[in-house]
Amino acid sequence: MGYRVAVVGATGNVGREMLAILAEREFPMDEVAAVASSRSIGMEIEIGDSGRKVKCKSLEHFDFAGWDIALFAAGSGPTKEYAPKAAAAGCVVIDNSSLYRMDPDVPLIVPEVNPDAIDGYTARNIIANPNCSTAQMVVALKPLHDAAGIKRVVVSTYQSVSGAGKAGMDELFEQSRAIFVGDPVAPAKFTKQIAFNVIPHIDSFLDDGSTKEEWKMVVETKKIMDPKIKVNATCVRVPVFVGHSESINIEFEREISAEQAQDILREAPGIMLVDKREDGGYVTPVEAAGDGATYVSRVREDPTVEFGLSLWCVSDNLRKGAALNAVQIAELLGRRHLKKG
Ligand code: 11C
Repeated sequence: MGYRVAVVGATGNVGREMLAILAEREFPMDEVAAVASSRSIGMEIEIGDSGRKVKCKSLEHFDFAGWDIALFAAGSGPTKEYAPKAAAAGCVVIDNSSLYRMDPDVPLIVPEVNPDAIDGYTARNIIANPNCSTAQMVVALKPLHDAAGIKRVVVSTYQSVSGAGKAGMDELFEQSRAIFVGDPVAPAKFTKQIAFNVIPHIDSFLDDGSTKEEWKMVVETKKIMDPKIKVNATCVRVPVFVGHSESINIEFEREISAEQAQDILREAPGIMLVDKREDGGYVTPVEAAGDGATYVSRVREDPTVEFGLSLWCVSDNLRKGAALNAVQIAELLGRRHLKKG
């Protein structure tokens, strides 16, 4: 016997990946529903490359009673209205939006990092999925924190346009093409030209001069890993379609060499260490796209502090950063709480 799973926001970048990953990982399902806004009713969505298609149902009229799990990738507006209804109907919501992440009654889960925190889901019947840039970073940081205690992290991100949805991907494509044919188009989704450029601005500005994306990396890391860890983030949009990269500098409580860190990361769950210290001996987003791993490269000691390391971290933001992490949460929920069969 399997689960009845609804994917809400099934027509978006993340929703489509959720359907694909449920099929790839053979998540035990008796039934899957693709749920979206009423504009998409009847639209056929292919489940990954499986050849199987499902017809979209309207979120407005969807009855969550009798469904075990709803994976929400619908953005904060629809989530605010429908996630509490789904949860009240007895369906466990795994939400990819930022709406509930900092709610003390909602666990914020990265299964490789803080699986035990999932037990708190019964308070609201909702589990939150972190921001993509946080998810890959904490996968890389957790084993190092366990080994040597992280005091402070300084991270700069290189985030792909798919983090801004299909409109972001379309804008990079159209702008690049338009520049090549000598007929540039004005920015619409992004605040400045994204083709052949980088933009040090993701999400809205806060009073202290940081952005909400940067704030999320600070507070989500504390909630998932350890409130004592200090994080300073600069988040930058780059002209890459899929895959977020991060340059991470870490200051530790205790001594840890680059070699020890490499040995630890090689064995750590969810991580692929690719660190050859030679031309091309590192991973770039083009290679990480379509994959579930968090890749770590360029591990080296930082001699400017007593115990410090720098590293490079790359992952597919639509997969580990969103859809894969959500499906891993569903698997964890199944193993620990919603046993079937
Ligand atoms: C981006 N990280 O790359 C964002 C997208 O809070 O889930 C995901 C925003 C979020 O633009």
